[in-house]
Amino acid sequence: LRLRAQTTHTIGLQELLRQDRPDEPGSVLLVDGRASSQERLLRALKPIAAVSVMAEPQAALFEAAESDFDLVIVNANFDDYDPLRLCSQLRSLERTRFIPILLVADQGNDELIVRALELGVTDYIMRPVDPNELLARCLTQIRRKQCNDRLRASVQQTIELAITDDLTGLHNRRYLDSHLKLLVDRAMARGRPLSICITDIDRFKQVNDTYGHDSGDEVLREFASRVRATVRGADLACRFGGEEFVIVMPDTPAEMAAVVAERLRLMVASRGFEIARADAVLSVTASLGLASLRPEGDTPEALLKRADVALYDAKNNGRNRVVA
Ligand code: GH3
Ligand code: MG
Ligand code: MG
Ligand code: MG
Repeated sequence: LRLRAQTTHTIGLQELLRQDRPDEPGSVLLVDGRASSQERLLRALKPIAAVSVMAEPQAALFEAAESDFDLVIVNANFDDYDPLRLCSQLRSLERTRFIPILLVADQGNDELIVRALELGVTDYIMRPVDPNELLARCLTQIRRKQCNDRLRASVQQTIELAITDDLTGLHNRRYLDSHLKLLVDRAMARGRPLSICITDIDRFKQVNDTYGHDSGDEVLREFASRVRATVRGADLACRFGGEEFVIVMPDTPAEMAAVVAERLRLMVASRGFEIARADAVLSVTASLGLASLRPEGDTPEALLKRADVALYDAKNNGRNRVVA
């Protein structure tokens, strides 16, 4: 196969492909039951990808789920094994479902190819494999995969930014607003308890007034890290605004939530906050209000409202305390 390039001389397709590599070298898993074809395909792929070769389809599936391949090539040449089984498993696993699959099939085996495409196999190539065609098809898939990965990562990053509080790294109020309803609905549907804690730093304005706003920010960051250290993985901790934080505790009845809240209160009050900017160790306390889901019927707004009322009680009764 010769192509006329824009310049006057002709160069081979393979040469063109080599000049137009993917942004990163591709990583390819070749699943091939025969040593002879393994070797041939390996040689052809060498210029564009790092290739792992496996002869056992089930071992290959595990390898694909563990690693981060840009492409899986399935050579339909196994004894007593339907190559589409592997393809279908690759399509159904969370860890592998975005990896493109290239099927190598015998000329004329249209039925296999149709079934493969129906399963979600990305592309196919006929035997005998033309090395240039193989490279062209692989490069297309590798580039597409790498481009999709970047896109997915950037969407993920945008989402993270939108739901994260810049100052503390906790979730922000926007996330709480969208997620609390989901957690409440889920708890209701399953007849599970759920509790919520609103906590507000006591006399925080004095910190700002005495040590400056930046020191206040440092207190907020340290406070957030103590919140993080108190909650469990399933809990949702967020900065509700200003010096107010909300913790949503799924599967947590009122008595257990009271224990968590008391632990947080002590976590804050029992150890001073070292503020580097002010070269000072501040005594900080917080007030906490609790509310738990009413199984007979409740809403996120009503739940938050009850916790807020409890918080105001805590403030009015001397601060540095938990009120349920
Ligand atoms: P109380 O015990 O009644 O809660 O008293 P307080 O002083 O904590 O309450 P108040 O609501 O009067 O003051 C909250 C202060 O929090 C006022 C505001 O300037 C400050 N604040 C809000 N957001 C931030 C922030 O992001 N950084 C800093 N440093 N201060 C903030
Ligand atoms: Mg206040
Ligand atoms: Mg306050
Ligand atoms: Mg406040």
